[in-house]
Amino acid sequence: MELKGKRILVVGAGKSGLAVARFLAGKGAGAVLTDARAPVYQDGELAALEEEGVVLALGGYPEVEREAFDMVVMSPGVPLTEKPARDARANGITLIGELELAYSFARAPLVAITGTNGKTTTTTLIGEIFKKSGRNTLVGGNIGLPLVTEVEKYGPNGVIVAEVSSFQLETTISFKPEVAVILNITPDHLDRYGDMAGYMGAKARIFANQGPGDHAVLNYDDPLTAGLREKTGGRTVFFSRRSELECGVFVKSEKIVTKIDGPEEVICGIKEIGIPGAHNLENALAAVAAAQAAGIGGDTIATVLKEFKGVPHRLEFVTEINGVKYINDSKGTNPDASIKALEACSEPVVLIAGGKNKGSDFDALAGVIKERARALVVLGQSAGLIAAAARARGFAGIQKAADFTEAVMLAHRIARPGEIVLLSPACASWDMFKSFEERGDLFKEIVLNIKRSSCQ
Ligand code: UMA
Repeated sequence: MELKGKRILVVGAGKSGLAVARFLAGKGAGAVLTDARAPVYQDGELAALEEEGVVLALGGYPEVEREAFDMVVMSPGVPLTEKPARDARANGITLIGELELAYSFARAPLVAITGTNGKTTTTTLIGEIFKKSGRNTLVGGNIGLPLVTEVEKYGPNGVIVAEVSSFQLETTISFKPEVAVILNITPDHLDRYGDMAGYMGAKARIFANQGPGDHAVLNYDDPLTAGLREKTGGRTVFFSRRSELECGVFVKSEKIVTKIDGPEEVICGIKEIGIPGAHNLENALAAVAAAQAAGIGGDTIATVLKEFKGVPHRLEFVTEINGVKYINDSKGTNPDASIKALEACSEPVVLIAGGKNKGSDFDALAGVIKERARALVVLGQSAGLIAAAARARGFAGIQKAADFTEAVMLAHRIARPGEIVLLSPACASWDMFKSFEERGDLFKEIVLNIKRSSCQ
């Protein structure tokens, strides 16, 4: 992709947009960075970009006309219904996102992972397996590191392991991973897509350009995901936690087994895996399938499965205070993720839930709350909806908090020795925080402060 001298509009001045603007300036393009708001938190970075020649157009979008721009690069969080995207399409101006831009400069083969839940854990795990095998490995994407920042540092002998979101996939054109993984698809982001068909359509774009030499790793146990098999031109490798497959990666006699082209191979026992819960077993199976598709040996895979202890903000153990365990699952940003978190807890739970409502239905979550939780503290924009769903299931122990600190303090007061305080909001953080990381970090800070003061 030739960028020198091109006039390019970058929409959204968050992590993705800033990285794209910097990349474009470095390539000699005439970049304009726009944002509906006037972001304040990255002042220093904006000033540095201006020095590199990026023009800032913040607090509203410029007109997108053919005479003004050759290309528009959208940030993933900006819906394609926003005016710059609509105008770009109407005026025949190339419209892409950061993922497509990064892909067009990639020289290393690509392993891409998507799914409603488990993306970050699986991406990190696959990244660790490649690193252990000695490959020069870039781990990035939706996980928090825009690929465009690092992509050019990795040559054909390296590998790029990318977490990709449905938002990022919406704006791909030629993006073609050698190995594409879809972990699961359950309702999420319905405020953006309107219905499941739209959401699944975006996810399936991960396969759009795959051909015979490529692999698609799919969850056999999840009918929506398994049904996408027909959308890939690559070879499908199924993984299953529940069924012994003719061909694929599965569990047999409490062991992870692969059977792809040759005889069965045992990777390791399921109890040896370092990350807890049934959902993490699925993530591990997917990682095994992806790593084997890329030619990595069973011994290397097994070593990493045993060593890997998970990622921050995902069922992250914070500390124990007076017999109560505190667990940070701030990355539980949809009901299904929080259901999995609740199911992974063997002790009674005081759950902190609520945040920005993404159009989710909380009924199934309420069913699991009734089974696993002793108390529920709700907060944020969707507090009322979650409380109503839990009440409808006959759950009574509900308290509403005015803010995040109050929610954690309430949970701390309610919890009894032998219980777990679990932050797993089932919602995005954006009504109160910049990101789920900020929310999880604040949780950990409050909890550690409680511990300090209870020790004095
Ligand atoms: N903005 C507009 N117009 C809009 C909406 C937003 O101008 O209509 C502006 C905002 O004012 C803000 C900027 O866009 O300044 C934010 O852009 P963004 O929402 O794309 O966020 P980034 O900071 O660029 O982070 C994005 C991903 N965010 C989203 O997809 C919402 C990050 O994924 C990703 O880590 C990062 O790029 C680097 O690739 C986060 C996420 O929540 C983790 N992803 C969702 C998920 O996992 O479910 C998809």
